[in-house]
Amino acid sequence: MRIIYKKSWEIKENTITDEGVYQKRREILKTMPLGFLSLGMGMQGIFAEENITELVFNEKKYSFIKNINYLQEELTPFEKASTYNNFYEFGMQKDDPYYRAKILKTSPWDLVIDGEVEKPLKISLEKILQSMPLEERVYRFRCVEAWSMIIPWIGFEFNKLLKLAKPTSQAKYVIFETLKQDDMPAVKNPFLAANIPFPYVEGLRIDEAMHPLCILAVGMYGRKLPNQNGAPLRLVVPWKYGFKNIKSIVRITLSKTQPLSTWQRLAGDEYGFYANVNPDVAHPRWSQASERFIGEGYRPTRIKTQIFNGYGDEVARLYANMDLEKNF
Ligand SMILES: Nc1nc2c(c(=O)[nH]1)N[C@H]1C(S)=C(S)[C@@H](COP(=O)(O)O)O[C@H]1N2
Ligand SMILES: [Mo]
Repeated sequence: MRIIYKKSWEIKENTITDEGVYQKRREILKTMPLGFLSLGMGMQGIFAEENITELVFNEKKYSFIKNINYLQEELTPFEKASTYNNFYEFGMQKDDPYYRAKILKTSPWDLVIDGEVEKPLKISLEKILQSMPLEERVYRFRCVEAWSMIIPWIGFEFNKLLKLAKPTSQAKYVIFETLKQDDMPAVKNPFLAANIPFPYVEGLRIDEAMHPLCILAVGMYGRKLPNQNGAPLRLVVPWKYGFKNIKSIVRITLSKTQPLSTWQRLAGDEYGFYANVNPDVAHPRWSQASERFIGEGYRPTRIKTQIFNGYGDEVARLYANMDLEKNF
């Protein structure tokens, strides 16, 4: 992947005045491996003023950098990405989450990491926001229903958080679990969402989870995540179908064995564990060769689906000796 750093002499130090940004820089500098500095690029490059901006959570500000290595031509408008959603805890219609997810209680928020780890953790969202290096990345997003979007997420590489818990050598899979709140419409009335068993559960192989493209998002479009998009913390695995991107995560468990994810449990012949975007492997009821891109226009544009959603150069090696038809 192309990495662009501004030369240190292109940065005017005195243009960076904000205290929070300054603190964050110092924190990151402290954790930088020495080798990085010896590349001669200097840290300043990443922190060009125009690339730093802030996310506001409970009246506190957290700075993030815009990672320009993931620029894409056309973004899906925020108005579409935040009103056309799948979040079945709130119902099956695309606008149910927008209207109903207001009741989601996102503060205080704790995340538990347990199972096959040396250091089980319970960490608050606030602590996560303070300690993880936040950045904006623009990713393609492809739902198994054959619609797609391009979304600027704000988040951090999941591997950075997972390392804090020190997975043991026995940890082969990562299991994620969504908050289950008694007053969620489809928890109260299972009929609303076809008797889907909640909490919603997803899983990844540990090498997939550790891949640098796999992020936990806390924001999108420069602001914190709207509830309907999985506030306050959701998974984004851009080379997989949308249903792997589990929302509102409260628990992460490392496991020796492969878990059964929610959609596998409901219809294992239609939704597999891997769920890698693949134009050549059709869903039993529809083709995956193309998708409806939801962009600016009134109507979605029909575009060709790309293998691994266009991230093949980065992730194909994870599946080198696998039959993608069998492991769909
Ligand atoms: N907890 C939970 N997470 C979930 C879902 C859900 O119903 N519940 N739906 C999934 C599906 S099918 C998709 S396509 C994406 C949609 O994310 P978005 O609404 O932010 O576009 O969330 C995924 N994560
Ligand atoms: Mo989806």
